[in-house]
Amino acid sequence: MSELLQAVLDSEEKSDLRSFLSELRQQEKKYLLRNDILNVYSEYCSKSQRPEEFYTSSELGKLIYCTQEIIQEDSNFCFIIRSKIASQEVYWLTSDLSIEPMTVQDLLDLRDRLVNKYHPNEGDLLELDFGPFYDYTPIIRDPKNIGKGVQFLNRYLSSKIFQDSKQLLDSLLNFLRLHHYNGVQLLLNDRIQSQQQLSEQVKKAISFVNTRPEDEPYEQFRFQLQSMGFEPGWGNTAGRVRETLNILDELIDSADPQTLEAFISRVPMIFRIVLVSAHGWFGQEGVLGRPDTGGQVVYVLDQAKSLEKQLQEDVLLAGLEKLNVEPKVIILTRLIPNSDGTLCNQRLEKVHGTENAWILRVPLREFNPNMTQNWISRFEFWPYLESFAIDSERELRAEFHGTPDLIVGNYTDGNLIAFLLARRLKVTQCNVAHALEKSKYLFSNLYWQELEEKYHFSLQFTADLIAMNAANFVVSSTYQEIVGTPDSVGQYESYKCFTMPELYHVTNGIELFSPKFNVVPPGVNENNYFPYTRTKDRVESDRQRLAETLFTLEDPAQIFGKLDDPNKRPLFSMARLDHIKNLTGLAECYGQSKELQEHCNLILVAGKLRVEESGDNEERDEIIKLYQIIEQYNLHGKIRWLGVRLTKTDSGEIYRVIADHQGIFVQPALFEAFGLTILESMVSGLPTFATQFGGPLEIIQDKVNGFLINPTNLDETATKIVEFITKCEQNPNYWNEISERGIDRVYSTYTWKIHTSKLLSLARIYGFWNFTSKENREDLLRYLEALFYLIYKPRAQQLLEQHKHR
Ligand code: UDP
Ligand code: LCN
Repeated sequence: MSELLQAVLDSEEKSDLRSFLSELRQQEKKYLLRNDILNVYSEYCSKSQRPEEFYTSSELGKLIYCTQEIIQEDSNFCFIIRSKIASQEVYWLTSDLSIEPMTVQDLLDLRDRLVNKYHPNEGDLLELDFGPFYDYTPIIRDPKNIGKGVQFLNRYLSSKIFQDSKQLLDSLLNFLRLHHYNGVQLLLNDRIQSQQQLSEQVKKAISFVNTRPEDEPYEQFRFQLQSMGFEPGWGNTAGRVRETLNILDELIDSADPQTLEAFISRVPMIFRIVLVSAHGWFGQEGVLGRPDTGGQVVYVLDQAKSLEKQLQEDVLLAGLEKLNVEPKVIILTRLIPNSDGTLCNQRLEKVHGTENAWILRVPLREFNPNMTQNWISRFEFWPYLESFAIDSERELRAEFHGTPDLIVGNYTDGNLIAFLLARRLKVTQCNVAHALEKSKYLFSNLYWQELEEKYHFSLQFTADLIAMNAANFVVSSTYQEIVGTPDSVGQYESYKCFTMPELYHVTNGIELFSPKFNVVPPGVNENNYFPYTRTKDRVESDRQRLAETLFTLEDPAQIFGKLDDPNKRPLFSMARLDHIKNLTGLAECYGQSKELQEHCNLILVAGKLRVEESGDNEERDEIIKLYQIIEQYNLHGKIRWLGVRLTKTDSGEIYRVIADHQGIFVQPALFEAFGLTILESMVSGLPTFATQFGGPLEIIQDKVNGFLINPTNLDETATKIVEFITKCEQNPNYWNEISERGIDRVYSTYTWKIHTSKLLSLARIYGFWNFTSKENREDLLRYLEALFYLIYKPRAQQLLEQHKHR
């Protein structure tokens, strides 16, 4: 029995619970989410004239705080209680306050009944349960350690080496023998055949390198090492080789997690990486701000650059330079023949500023050229993934003259392709979600049938389940992306248990305590985005041109609005014009606050200015809404709306120009998975106000290096900004303080250097883990394949039939 429920029943508040339930019965909604529950409770408290402490400190208050959902059926209720992160309990409360625990199956049946999709006479629905596949893997216990998978795995593996050294060291020996580059054997040769020999030879080699000068190049003693059983890859100098051998020696002798990580991180096993970002417009110019093309493209491009650099450094340190080892990174995306002035119709494009990082674009097969020649919304992309993966495999093999060492998927489509490719190529698979749509759209699973025509969630959620379970490891940008916060469910957590009425029930969709989850936040491109105070790196003519564009230029084709007083403090935002980004909410907040209007102009860089120029439903709706708000609150003279597509350099300079004017950046999204614009604005030195829903909650420390806002509470948001401005007017240094702390926050925590060294270290450790436990995964992968062929593929085929007639 839930302790929280029991505490209410054991207290004098039992009658309050009864009255609260009766209040719930009056509600029109039968399915209440946390916000609704809090509203009903707050109404109940004020109606029954309870003292203020009752609201939070009573037993009932504590129960309500942890209740995520309440579902009413007849006059009874189901309470879903989440008293701890990543775990939920479900209870059935009858009107006479008897309480029964409910099983997950009961809960899913109840949800189906609620939408009239429960058919007990037709037999059971398919039930997906991934739980048994995780039984053999080590599991994290404490929820606060979720997302620190690799630390956990290192501890686990090193304790296994310690307890059962024979088996794991045998695996390690076999693992070290695996590696080669273009046919050249690395690390160990046939002279070392057993664990015993490895241990002896390592000691011998250490004594040998001890006699050499620290910085003697590896090439000069290569053959002596070879005769002892060691091939290239241990280091570029005697000093480095000694260090690596010493770490291995220590590992064999007394394994501990740090030594294991230090050693595996040095194993030269990753030279070729594929980053899959399949949908949308993937390019280096002229693609941002379009529907479906935002942060993911920025993330993948910057990651590719940084990975290449890190791989080059690793190759150098490992002493592989003379072997002509050339690390290569390929971004795999779709080729779009009608490319609207972008380079998305070009098969191969070099990533700017790199030696060997490329965008490889593979065309979709021509099922219907009306579709496949053009951009296809991410919600419609599903039928093309399998054939795209098959065609891409061929192209990748040709480009790499072999196979890659790591495949990283991005977003649902890229992750499914990564699964298909990794399976065929037998390579480590990593997933990056960017945004899981399931938690973005309320009730998206319960009402999937109604939403199917527009969103095809049945395909998307099935693909998510397959890819996230198949991945060797998952990189998330924040902790809450995995398991949320004490009062909100995480994005991955939302896949734990849900119903897709009449399609399937998911009773255990993902193991949140699995060490596969790792929080590795992205960075920001430091060449484009840097503090406004670094004047020597800024181009004066760009600054002037962009200041004119932002505040005064008259160009109705691209800019809406003329400012009465361009010198007022700019309140700035930049985002794609989709519903969740909520730029219209910011405009409304500004429209409702006379004080904000007095102090600031509102400047938005957002998508397009005209409905007829957009091919996306949500974008069109938002354009119409923004014009309505401008009229409704008569914002003429106070607002500028730039429908421009900025180059990368301009998008960096634009934040700095706003900072020159002591402006503010606001990110008002209803939900933001991570939010790269927040890093960009902070590193530019702009005091940043960002949504408290999602990733920004972890980026910004409220009132220390930025501010968190609740974008659904317009009044509160406006007050928070006005308070800041007033404080700046009283103390002109306040703006600088917040600005500097924002800059420090990014440099200390969100750089691509930190990201990629961690990512590569993960890839190596999970590669090793995969090698030692490979046979255990095959059953899971077979189950996932069955889901792919039996559920995903037929549905994708149906959608393809529809596409053929468009
Ligand atoms: N961006 C841009 N022009 C626009 C809108 C966005 O250059 O008109 C860039 C912005 O600078 C950022 C990215 O697109 O680098 C958006 O990433 P974010 O993570 O904030 O949101 P997403 O669009 O991925 O949801
Ligand atoms: C997608 C989003 O919606 C953003 O929140 C992220 O910052 C972006 O991808 C990069 O991961």
